[in-house]
Amino acid sequence: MDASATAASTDFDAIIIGAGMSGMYQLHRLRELGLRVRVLEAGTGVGGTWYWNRYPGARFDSESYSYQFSFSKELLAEWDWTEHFAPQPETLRYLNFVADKLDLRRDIQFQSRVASAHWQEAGRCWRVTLEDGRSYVTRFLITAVGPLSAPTMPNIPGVEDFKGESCHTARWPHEPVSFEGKRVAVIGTGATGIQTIQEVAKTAGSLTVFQRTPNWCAPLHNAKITREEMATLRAGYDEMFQRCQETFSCFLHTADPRNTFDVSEAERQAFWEKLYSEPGFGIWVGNFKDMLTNREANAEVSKFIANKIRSRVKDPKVAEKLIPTNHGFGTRRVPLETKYYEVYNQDNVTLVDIRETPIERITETGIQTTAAQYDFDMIIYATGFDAITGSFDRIDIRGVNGMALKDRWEMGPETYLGVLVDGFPNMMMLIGPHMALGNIPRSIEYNVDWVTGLMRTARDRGLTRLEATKDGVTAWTDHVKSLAEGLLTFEVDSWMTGVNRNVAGKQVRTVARYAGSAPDYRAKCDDVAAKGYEGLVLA
Ligand code: NA7
Repeated sequence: MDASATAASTDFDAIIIGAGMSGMYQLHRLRELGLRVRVLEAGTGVGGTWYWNRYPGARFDSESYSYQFSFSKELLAEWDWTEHFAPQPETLRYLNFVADKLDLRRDIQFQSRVASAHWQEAGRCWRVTLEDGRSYVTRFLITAVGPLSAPTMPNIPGVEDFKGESCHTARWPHEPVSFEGKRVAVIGTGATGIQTIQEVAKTAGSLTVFQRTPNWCAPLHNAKITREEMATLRAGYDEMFQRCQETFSCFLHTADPRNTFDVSEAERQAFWEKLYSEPGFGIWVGNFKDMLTNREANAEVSKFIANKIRSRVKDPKVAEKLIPTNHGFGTRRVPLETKYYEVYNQDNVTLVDIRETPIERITETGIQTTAAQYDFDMIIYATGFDAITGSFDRIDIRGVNGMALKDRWEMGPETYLGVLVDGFPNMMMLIGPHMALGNIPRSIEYNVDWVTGLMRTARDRGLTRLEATKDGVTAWTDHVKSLAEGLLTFEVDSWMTGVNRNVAGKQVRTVARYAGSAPDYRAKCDDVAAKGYEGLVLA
């Protein structure tokens, strides 16, 4: 252990890993405290998720204005959104605008991927080392690494053999990519695959979609925002953000207070028709309140959506392949779509159900299934992420006595408030495991403000070490697990339950996500802070 790293010799008071939305906002807040802060970012620009995910068709499924930062009146006054659900380039422009306005870049070091972070007990600090060998010492370490930022390629043999163009959606090139006249394959039909497929189908010579598990999708109903509309929206920002603070998962939508069978069949159908015709996540998070707890209720709404799919896809056999059979509506993240199902009515689009004819291997020229060899010019991997803990696992994080965080979390993540872990002093996580993952920027702002409060306390009291207690971590982890009980969502494999069949050790469901309400989460964290950071040992 490096005993030379004393208080006086730290390079920084805080290092933040990641310059996405949480890292950017945390930097701003810590600078206000007068701390010496450095953000280490692997990419060449700010934006995190919105920097990396440049794939065709990438856009918000949350209303643009509800997703932006709310903390600065100036930012809110100066930025106009052009679409209710902004495309990725607009969101990235927005985040660059924020970085400019707050002059963030002078404290962000780009092209700096963190390889390891090791706790140094003697100096009460972290030594953070980049992949290129540069290394820094910091009193506090704040991870802003994102819950969906460790992309995973499929564990299909031969991925390296393909001679044509190929790319994971989260590593999409910065230059424009043309599909004109090309034979394109997409593997994966999650929220990303669905956005990609809709877009690629417009110009590709042929598009072949390899689907393992169909997902329940619902219409996005995006629209442009006129100048007049923008003015009206802006006039209502205070009220809108207030509403986001009050809803279960910080969206504009929140569950209907009725249970599914409280109303007549006709009323139910009318309600679902209305939700299906409205923009955004209403049909998912604004549905009857028992949709994700009552099996019969969930089966009813699933039937409604299945019939919608049947009505939109001309070939009944294809329609049936697109209807999920192993999980109910809303139990996985609902991808929002714009004419996704109609894509399968196009002559240039083919759906391959790889449960029927599994992929055997990727070849030099394309994809070999048990039924056929398909040749392609391009393969797009929309195969998702090692979610929530994956971005932590990719950094060698070692706490007290060299304990690896990966080992500490071998049986699933354990945290205090989703922010701290015992044995990992002075490390705080933003949007880490056990956080509410609804409208993420709303959670980010709360999370950052809470960490900032803790950092202010540390500064004011001259604290050099803070650590969650084992008891605090156990109690919080048990609480988070108990919140998952009875939820149909936790009976299904998905990134939300920590399952990724492409990653060793991620085959078993874990409770990696806080499933309670955001107001409850905030109340608990506020209470901890009010009690002088109960559950933490401050030194
Ligand atoms: P998801 O939702 O995890 O989807 C990944 C997709 O890739 C899904 O359809 C997977 O099928 C498929 N997949 C993964 N590995 C393979 C292999 N080996 N063979 C075939 N198909 C495979 O990731 P997204 O990027 O779409 O979305 C992640 C979140 O980002 C999203 O929810 C938004 O919140 C933003 P499977 O379902 O595992 O059978």
